[in-house]
Amino acid sequence: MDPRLGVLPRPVSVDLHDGEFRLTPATMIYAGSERFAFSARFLAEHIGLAIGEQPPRIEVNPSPPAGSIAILAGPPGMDLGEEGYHISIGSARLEIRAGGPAGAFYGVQTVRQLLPPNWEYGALRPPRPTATGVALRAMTIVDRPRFAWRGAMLDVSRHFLTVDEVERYVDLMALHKLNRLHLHLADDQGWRIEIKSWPNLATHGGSTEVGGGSGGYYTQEQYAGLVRYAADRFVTIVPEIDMPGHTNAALASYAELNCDGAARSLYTGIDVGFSALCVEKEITYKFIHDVVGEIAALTPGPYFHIGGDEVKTLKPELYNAFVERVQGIVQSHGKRMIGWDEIAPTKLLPTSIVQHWRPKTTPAAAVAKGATVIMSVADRAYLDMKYDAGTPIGLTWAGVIDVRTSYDWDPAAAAAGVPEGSLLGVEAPLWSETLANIRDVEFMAFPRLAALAEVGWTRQQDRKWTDFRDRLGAQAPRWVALGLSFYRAPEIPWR
Ligand code: NGO
Repeated sequence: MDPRLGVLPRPVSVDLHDGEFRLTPATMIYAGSERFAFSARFLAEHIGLAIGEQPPRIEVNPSPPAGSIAILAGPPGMDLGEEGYHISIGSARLEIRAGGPAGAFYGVQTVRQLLPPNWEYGALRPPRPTATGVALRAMTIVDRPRFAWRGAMLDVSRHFLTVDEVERYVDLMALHKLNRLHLHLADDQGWRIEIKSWPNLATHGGSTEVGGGSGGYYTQEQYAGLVRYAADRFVTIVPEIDMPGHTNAALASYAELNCDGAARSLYTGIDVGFSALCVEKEITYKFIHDVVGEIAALTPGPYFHIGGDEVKTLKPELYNAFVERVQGIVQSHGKRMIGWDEIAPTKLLPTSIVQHWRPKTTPAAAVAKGATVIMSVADRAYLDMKYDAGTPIGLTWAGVIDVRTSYDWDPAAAAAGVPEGSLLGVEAPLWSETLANIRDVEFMAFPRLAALAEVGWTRQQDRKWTDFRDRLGAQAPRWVALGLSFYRAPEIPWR
């Protein structure tokens, strides 16, 4: 099989050469400095016992001997940014060079996609290759991403996912060089993070989910662990507390957040737009200050997402004043505010970010104020839309989205008045009204999350549907080995 078929997202260039590198039980992995040690370990762990009695040995050493795998700074004279990398595979060595640790990690992910798919099982699968090892075709790869923001979103409010399940999603993101995981932590149906100053939010507001299941929440310690796990894989967690709408779980937990002072009942249906914090009460801003403060303190990443979508019960003046005041609170906790595109008409700071989701509208007003945009337009990027009319789970309000529809578009042309220079990148939201568990999540995400990963990573001129379709089909053995419950879309030549 052409080794280029395995690599997804598609790199800037892959040139095949004559010859091969042999990975044998004697091959060692060298990291040129401590900065690259995590990636060296990741690769050693990935290879595991596939080739020898022990995983490959790793060592930090700036001038590794021949015959080894080396992860080094560079390449000299080539600036590939923090996330770019250069791979050269020849008979003498396999070398990954990168400007920064993230680039080294992405180089390792590419090498991983060149290695046998069944190594993803993570357990010894006899027969093992003999001492002659496994051959990798000689080649040179140069790569760097188109966009800085290559995101995915999980809605853990409508249906809760455990820390282990979210970490698995992070692993799948890392394989596809995605680097932002937006967690939708609060909505009408559930509040999913412990807030020490307002404890009922999690214990009461988190006690159910759509359909009436028992829900759940992350303790602060669990959340901090998740943030670290993701950071190790170069994924920044973006926490979202949706407000002022989508707040029934909070309104059920604290009576004083309601204008009439009466606590709401917990909600397990899937209607939207009926709830709102009492924007005229001062206690509401104390609440927001406390919540943003506790979450910001646990989140090293620079972003805080305030939701802001679908508030059907507030006049525009009240809504705008609310968003502007919350923007100040977010800023006072040292974070950049992100909101769904309803915030575009408000007075935004140039550091604020609009997440564009409604087809047929444009957040151009925000761009005029200097704000930047994340493209998540629902008829392309929403992973909760059905693949076709026969898909057993999912929604259809933005249409049905087959794999080609999620792949074949240019984010820089997706909204009038939003040029490439104002785009941070793309993000694929996965709302979970109809997704009861991680199997459902995987089924809706794959293969479309892989398509969106390539939309975010690969330059527009290098993307062709037919080429992508073949590389996507070649992922099947790897995804099967990973135990991924992906949708076998009929238009893809699965191997
Ligand atoms: C909308 C709505 C969400 C729904 C989702 C379903 C946004 C930003 N708000 O997207 O509450 O879950 O559609 O597709």
